Amino acid sequence: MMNDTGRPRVGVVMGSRSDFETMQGALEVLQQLEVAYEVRVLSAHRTPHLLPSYAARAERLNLSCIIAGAGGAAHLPGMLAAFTRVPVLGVPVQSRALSGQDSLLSIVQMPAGIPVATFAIGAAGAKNAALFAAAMLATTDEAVRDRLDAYRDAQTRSVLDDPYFDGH
Ligand code: RP5
Repeated sequence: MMNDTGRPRVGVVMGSRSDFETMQGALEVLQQLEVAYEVRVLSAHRTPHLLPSYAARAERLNLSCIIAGAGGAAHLPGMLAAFTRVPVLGVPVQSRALSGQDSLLSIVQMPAGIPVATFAIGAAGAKNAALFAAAMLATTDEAVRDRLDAYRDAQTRSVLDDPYFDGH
């Protein structure tokens, strides 16, 4: 999805096609907030040679951030962060063997010097990473700010309008 400049503002990458179902939550939020993005499958293990070129592309396009989802020994977010100063938002994908605890610890435990912002395991993390990306854009983009405010207002209303909400 592109904006009227024809350029993405956020990169969404994942370690495998099998991560797509999880990462789709991020894409849906970016679409809803009309934030232009691009999507790539890039693996720190299977296609390591593509990481520096994607990092260079992110800088060339002046992406505001890269949302990177990976599972298991989830090196993709940290490796990308090592190649670029573009902020990396890491999403731990729920793994089969360890339910994503492995992914979470692999992503969150970056040694000092190269940060990765780490989100919750699975679908919630993917969605929140996209909302966080929008919040960063909203600091300088009024249109994104208004759409993000509207998104949050609608969320609040959906709780208040719930017939089980007692008003306290
Ligand atoms: C990681 O290994 C991917 O991010 C994925 O979550 C996990 C399993 O990949 P597949 O074996 O399903 O391709 O690199």
